[in-house]
Amino acid sequence: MAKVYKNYIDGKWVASAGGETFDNLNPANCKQVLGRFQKSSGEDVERAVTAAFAAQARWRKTPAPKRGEILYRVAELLVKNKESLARDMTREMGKVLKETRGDVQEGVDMAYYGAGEGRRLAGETVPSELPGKFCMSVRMPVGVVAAITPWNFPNAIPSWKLVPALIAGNTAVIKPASDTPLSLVNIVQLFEKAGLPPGVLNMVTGSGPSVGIPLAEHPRVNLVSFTGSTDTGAEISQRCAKGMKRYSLEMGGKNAIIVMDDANLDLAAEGAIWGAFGTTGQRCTACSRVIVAKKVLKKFTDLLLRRTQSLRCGDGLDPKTDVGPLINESQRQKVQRYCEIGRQEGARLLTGGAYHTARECKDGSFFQPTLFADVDPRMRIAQEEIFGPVLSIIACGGLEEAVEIVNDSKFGLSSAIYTQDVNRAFTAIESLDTGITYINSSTIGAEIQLPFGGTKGTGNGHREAGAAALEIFTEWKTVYVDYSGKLQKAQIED
Ligand code: UN1
Repeated sequence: MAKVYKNYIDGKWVASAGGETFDNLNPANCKQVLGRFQKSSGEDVERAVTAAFAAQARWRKTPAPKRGEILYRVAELLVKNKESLARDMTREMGKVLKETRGDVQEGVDMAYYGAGEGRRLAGETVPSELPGKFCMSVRMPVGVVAAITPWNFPNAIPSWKLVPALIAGNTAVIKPASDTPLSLVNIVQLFEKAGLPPGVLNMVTGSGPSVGIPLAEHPRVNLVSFTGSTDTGAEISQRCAKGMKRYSLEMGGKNAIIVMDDANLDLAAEGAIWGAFGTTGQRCTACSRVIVAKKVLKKFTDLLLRRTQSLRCGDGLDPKTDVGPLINESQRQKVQRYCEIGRQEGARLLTGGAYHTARECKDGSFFQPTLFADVDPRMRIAQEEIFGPVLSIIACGGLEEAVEIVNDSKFGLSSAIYTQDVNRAFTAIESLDTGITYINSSTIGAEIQLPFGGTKGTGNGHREAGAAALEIFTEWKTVYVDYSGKLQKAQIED
């Protein structure tokens, strides 16, 4: 009998009001049930938000360095439990152990960074136009934060949201993706162990319509921080706009690597393979287009093909595995549909394009790493986010054309260029319309001390991680202290 996991509300592990549960399956072996989780509803959301709201009064007055000490302990606990957290994550999410360790490490980095932020949370002091007057701005909490997180980074992405939210004095309710609730339960347990007071962090599991939407709409939620699909993001933005709330959305990508004719081709091929097939292509930063100078197209395509065909698919717990399964059957069907579309559009399938049915892959949602050549930049496979192990090769005449192709996208998250020419590198930095640009490195691998996010349809203008995250998680309070002892009027001449 699979273990039953509960919601975490007001410092207690509690069953959902309706008492129903859903199964969490291992995508590498769909017969394996990893646990039963609460199928929650609006009633559970109500309880969680009420607890978060009540906890606000004390938490916002707890000195930020003290809040930081708790986050520091969370970081230490994450380090201590890294291996078991990574193993659970591989079981429920599918990506290989090396990557789930990296995912936990991203949470560790974020927690240490956020703990330090408790002694900064810097505002401004600037001179006043009047004598005997002092001006400053300080960061205040926003209130109750709702975090809605995806399944592809079950530790890193919750940490991007919870750490800045809590260090700034907000309280939070988090809803994890239904494919990866176990990783979040594991993290919440560590927050509890680290001494976080009851109500400051609450977790409610369940579906988007029955938990995510009531959470986003709840009048006592002041800010919604969402990472996930563009469709859900659009839905959330409408609900938030109606309630006049703050919201930050981090959604899709159609990230590209440009390979110039002067590039180190081996390095570029390695970067493209890592970017396209790492996490089985299920990163918003994944590389799904590689734009290659015609002069090196043939050579580079051969390199990619050889490397793609040598990738081993299988259970992410097996150290020999390079590529794990897709998260679930419906994602696998979606990837399959896109491969059909690619064929119909006239792209040339070089390898893959089908389910992986080898013995070690027969019980999971495995898909073969796929390469398409002769891809036109306007084809759907070059425009739409597939979120799977599918890489499109597009030819280009030179840098200018390559930049045009990269920018001809409704998304703008990450981009990369491989070149030895510093002029080309800086031209690319200036011209690529994406939130992140890598030089001689893949499109993935952002570090937490810098802003993360994208332009255009990738988001709504906010950034996560780094000091930039505080812009959404805090409210500015501007303070004027007049110690002149008389009424002084700004802007008014006597
Ligand atoms: C995501 O794909 O949603 O930059 C996040 C990276 C990781 C985070 C990816 N550090 O690829």
